[in-house]
Amino acid sequence: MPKLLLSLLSMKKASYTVTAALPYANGPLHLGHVAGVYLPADIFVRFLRMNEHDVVFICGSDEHGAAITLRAKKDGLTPKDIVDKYHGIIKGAFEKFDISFDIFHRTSSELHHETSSDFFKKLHDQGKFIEETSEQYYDEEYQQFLADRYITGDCPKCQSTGAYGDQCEKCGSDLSPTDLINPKSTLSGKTPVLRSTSHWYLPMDQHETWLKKWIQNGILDGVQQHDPKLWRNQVIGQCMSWINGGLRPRAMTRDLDWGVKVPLPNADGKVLYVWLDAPIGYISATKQWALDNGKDWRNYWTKAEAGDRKLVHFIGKDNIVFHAIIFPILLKDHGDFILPDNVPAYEFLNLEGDKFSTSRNWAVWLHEYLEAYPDKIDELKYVLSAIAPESKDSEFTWKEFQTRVNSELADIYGNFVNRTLVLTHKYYEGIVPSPLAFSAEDQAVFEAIEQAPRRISELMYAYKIREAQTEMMQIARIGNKYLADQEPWKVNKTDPERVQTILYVALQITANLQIATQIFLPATAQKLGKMLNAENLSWSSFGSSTLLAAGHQIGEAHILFTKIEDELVQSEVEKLQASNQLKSPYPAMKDLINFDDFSKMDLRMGKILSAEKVEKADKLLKLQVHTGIDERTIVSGIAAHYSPEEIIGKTVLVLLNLAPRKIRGIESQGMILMAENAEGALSFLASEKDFGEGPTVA
Ligand code: B3M
Ligand code: ZN
Repeated sequence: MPKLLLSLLSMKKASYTVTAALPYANGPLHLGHVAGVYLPADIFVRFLRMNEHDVVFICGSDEHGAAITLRAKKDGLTPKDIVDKYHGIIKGAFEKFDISFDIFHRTSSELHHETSSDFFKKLHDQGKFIEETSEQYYDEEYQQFLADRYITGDCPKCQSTGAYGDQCEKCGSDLSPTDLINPKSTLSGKTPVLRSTSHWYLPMDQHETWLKKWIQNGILDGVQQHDPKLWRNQVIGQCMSWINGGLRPRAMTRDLDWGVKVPLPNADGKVLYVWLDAPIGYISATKQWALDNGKDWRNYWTKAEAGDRKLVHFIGKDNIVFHAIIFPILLKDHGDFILPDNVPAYEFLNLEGDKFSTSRNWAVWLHEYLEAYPDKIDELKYVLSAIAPESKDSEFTWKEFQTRVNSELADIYGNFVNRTLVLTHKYYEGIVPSPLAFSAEDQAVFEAIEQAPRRISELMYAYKIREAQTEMMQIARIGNKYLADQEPWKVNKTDPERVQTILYVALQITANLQIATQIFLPATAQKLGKMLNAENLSWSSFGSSTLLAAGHQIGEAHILFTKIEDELVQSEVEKLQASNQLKSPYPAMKDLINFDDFSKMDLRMGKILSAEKVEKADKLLKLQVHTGIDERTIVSGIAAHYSPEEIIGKTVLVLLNLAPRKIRGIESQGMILMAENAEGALSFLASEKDFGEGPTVA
């Protein structure tokens, strides 16, 4: 038996635990999230289910970490308010978009806290962590240690700005806060100080040898555990560049109050690192699902029970290090668990020539699309799968959405199905006609359709989901061309018997199309199944040329896809442009304040009488300022931009009633207000007239 067929058959027997990256419950989902994780994962699972695999499909909200608490701070809410709000919005959007998770759980649940703290405790007690005290960045104003998204700076690897304390999203490097250049607290915006604190580190450097073999050759403990040929190049590439760059110990705990408490006596005020607890969320979600469905969760995760079950993580490319390096180390250290069989990572989907951006509202939000177009769910599924960023970044435009819906779904798929069914009703009152002799063209069509299940299966098992959808569309193209070539509406005048065969063939093609459609466009497949009066066509009969027997009564024909009008494209593009703030390097506007808040500030024009450097502080100048009502000392962080000599005599804007603060032992009474441009250059806000010192600022 050919090797390929053997390997396909062996895959046929495999069981799967499929996970999709847990979306942070700090905002709604946009089309980029859908195209580059959740939709392909759903298509893959539907394919597995149709092929009678035992599969469980796991997801849920990721509810800890800075992504949540920073959003809570921004909105003036508690982290719990934020996760409750967005867990509901995200879960509802997935349900409406018909993403068929077996469970959509959440990591703020008690079961998850229990599961992840037990997991940590086991590794701690097995001595898998190293406890270390080190200097970590600390925000004095907020009195908080800074890690992950609480601190930002320039990436030491690619020099891009906006890198976080644990990762650079631009080049994917995994970082520590002390790696950052020009670090700034994202809480106060200030440069943080160093303070010592202790954490438990995962010595990732000790795992390089087995990780290399596992990722490059699929070998674990001398056994072939997965097929690396099925892993995407960008996943192996990124992992190998990290490993070859030298993995470093990574802190698995944080000084935070929102998260899973560290289950150790000497760990007050510390929680598990969100990228330790979140992947364990896949396990706790499976536990909850098993509880709800009378199953044993161990059959889906533990080596002892799950055996050669395939664990597959669908993710975005910025999550590769966490799913292909850190989580496998943790699973292996724990000892009970299977390791991932594949980690299909997606590149990024862009939108109308720019990156999706929550802060600039440059996004098409899934829940808004579903509210606006509840009857166009499969149209969106089709287009997002057709442009999925499988091997490189790709782009969604409303124009392409319209083109693909109109010229592919409506003009090919819909047109073929409609002609076939309408003519069957017209000539045979909806009864499948008896075919006579099949011509060479008929045979050629049957042979092509017969190949379809194998071609789609090969692509699906290789995680080439975008190409697999093209093969589904190929069935519609074959059908559409067959009818156009055979012209039954013409032939019926001269050779009505030939039309019986033509429409018999066209109906078999339609029935096969319905089977393939079940994994990509489930709502359409359901409609088409009703129209064919054949709602239980299964994968096992896919490829057959006798799906609808002569004499079978089909149902009513309906239009499957209505065309997208130019007005829709126009209005959506205008909506985007209206919502998109200026493409600016400057931070988005802070939250609105009311006039009372503003009127508390006492702004004056002050004259700089003297200026001198502050000992051992290269950024600070000590100024004497005449404010019109008094002379006072103000310490200002402008020494890198101005020499003392050049600013004496300037009249500048001063915030007078800022509470005095001791800076390097000097009491500073107020603040000199400066403008800073995108390059970091400073300017005083001076009066354009010689107004003398002291006038108040309205
Ligand atoms: N919450 C998604 C992100 O990085 C992250 C995935 C967790 S999967 C365990 O946007
Ligand atoms: Zn970088």
